[in-house]
Amino acid sequence: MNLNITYKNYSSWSLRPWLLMKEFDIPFTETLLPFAHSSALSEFSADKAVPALVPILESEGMVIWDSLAIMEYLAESYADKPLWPRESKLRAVARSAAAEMHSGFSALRSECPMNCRSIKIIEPSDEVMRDLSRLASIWAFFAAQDKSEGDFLCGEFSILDAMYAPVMWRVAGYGLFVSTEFSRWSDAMRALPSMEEWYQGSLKEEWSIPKVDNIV
Ligand SMILES: N[C@@H](CCC(=O)N[C@@H](CS)C(=O)NCC(=O)O)C(=O)O
Repeated sequence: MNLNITYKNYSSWSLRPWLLMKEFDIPFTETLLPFAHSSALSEFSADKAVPALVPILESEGMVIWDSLAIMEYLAESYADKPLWPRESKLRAVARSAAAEMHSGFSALRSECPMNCRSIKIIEPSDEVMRDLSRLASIWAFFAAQDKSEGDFLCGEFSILDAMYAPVMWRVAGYGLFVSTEFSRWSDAMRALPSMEEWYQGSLKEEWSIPKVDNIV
C-alpha cells in the first residue's frame, strides 16, 4: 500500500490516515507530493482520474481518495484490528462525530490552519469560539459514554481520534482552550510516538506556505 500525502507541517487531511496506519501497525510506503511547489499531485490526479487532493491511498490496484473513505477501507481490510470501536452503539456515535469533523468546523479549519512548527496566540473570532464550544460538547458527550479505559475519545485510540488529530495542533498552535477533557485527550495524542514522528517530519521540511505562516 502506498499513501500519497502532502506537507507534514500543513496537511491536516494527510495526517489522519497516516497516524491511523502508524498506530495500528498497518504497513505502508508514503509519497509526499508538495502541491504548492511541484506539479506532481496534479499530474498524478490527471493520470489516475481522481481529485488533486491528498490523502490518496493506492492499494490492490485501486486508487482510493478522501481521508474518511481511506480509513473506512482500512477498517474493512484490517477487520481484526479495532480501527472503529467494537461496540456498535459507541461505533455509531463515533461515526457521527467523525462525519461532523469531515464536513464541519469550517471557521476553525479556515482561520486556524494546521501549522505544526508554529505557535501563535490569536484572539479567536466568534465563529471559532462556536466551533471550540462544539468541540467541548463532543468531548463531554464521549466522556459520558460507556467505553474502555483510556484518554482517547472512545477509550482506546480509533479512527475518531485520527479524524480530530489536526485539532490538537490547531488548539495548541493558536493558544486556544476547549475543556479539561479535551486537554487530557490532547496530551494523550501528543504523546503518541507516531505523532512525534509526524512532528519531526514537519521540522525537516523546508517548504513554506506563506499564507499559512503569515497568519496574525
Ligand atoms: N475532504 C478531503 C480533503 C482533502 C484536501 O483538501 N487535501 C488538501 C491537503 S490537506 C490538498 O490536497 N490540497 C491540494 C491543493 O489545494 O492543491 C479529504 O478528506 O481527504
